[in-house]
Amino acid sequence: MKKVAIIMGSDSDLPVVSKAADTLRQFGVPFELHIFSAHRTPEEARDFSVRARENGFGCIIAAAGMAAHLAGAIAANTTLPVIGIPMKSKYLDGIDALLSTVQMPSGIPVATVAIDGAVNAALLSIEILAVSDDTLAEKLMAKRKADTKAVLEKNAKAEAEFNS
Ligand code: RP5
Repeated sequence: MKKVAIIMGSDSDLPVVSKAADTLRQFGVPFELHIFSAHRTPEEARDFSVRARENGFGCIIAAAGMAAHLAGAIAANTTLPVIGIPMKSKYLDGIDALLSTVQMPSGIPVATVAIDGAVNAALLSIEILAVSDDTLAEKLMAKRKADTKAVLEKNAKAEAEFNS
């Protein structure tokens, strides 16, 4: 199976981005996690991106906050699918990172998830790998069914409490 790369701009992103790692672990998807910054360590970010395909990756998740150029900078150096996570920060609540990540120029796509959307980033990366992996697709469907069951159980509890 191809690996997923989880790249983030700072260790301060880790408490949120580690949820992506947790999700990949739950699905048994191999991954690597690195702290590379488009601004502070641009050479490392570039080198990783240029070699990611030959190093066995199938998808890259890139999380960054503030003037968040990491996902775009990585996408500029690979044709692997790149998923951007805009990180919430203390001044502009992540709107800065959201706009920086999502507003890519035509030709260099970044699939941007919600602010701090680490779990969805991981799920989207798994869906990308599952295009050519039926076992992974079955695991995704099983999770959807389990999630649906959990919500219906909560609904039944709320209905019993408020509608009787
Ligand atoms: C971005 O700047 C990082 O991704 C992080 O979200 C933000 C702040 O980084 P620190 O100053 O906390 O290292 O590059």
